[in-house]
Amino acid sequence: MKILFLNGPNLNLLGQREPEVYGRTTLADIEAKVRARARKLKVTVEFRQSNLEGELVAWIQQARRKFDVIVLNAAAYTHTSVALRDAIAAVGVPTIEIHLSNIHAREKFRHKSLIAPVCRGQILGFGVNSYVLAVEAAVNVNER
Ligand code: CA2
Repeated sequence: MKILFLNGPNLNLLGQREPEVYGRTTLADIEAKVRARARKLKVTVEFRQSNLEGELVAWIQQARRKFDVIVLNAAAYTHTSVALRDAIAAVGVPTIEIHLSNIHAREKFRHKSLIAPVCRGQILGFGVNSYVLAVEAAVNVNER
């Protein structure tokens, strides 16, 4: 199984800015934790980040026939991007939405996810562990 982890805008700043909101763990630290869990479960992981909506759309489109599951932290684009939603719906690769924070416990504009209806499910509010839990969810994505 191959899992594509995609990270949206500003997540490259993790651990470097606003540690009171997002903690001190960097995206590289998160990737290392994800890879450790993936190794144990004998699955392959690719891990990418972009600040550009179009690049994320392109990566989702290219995932067809190359990856079994997409795990997506779309960051702020979660709340704004019809383009990401359309790409997920079009590509037909099961996609899991994840967030570090509990978006429902934050500002009202974060409560709405435009991508949620086209994702298999959401994992949110568990900090770095949302990513590790997503590896488990991805491995079992076709079990209902
Ligand atoms: O909780 C999450 O994972 C979010 O996707 C993070 C996004 C936010 O817009 C979503 O509502 C919830 C923000 C990612 C930006 O990360 C930063 C890290 C350090 C400093 C500034 C931003």
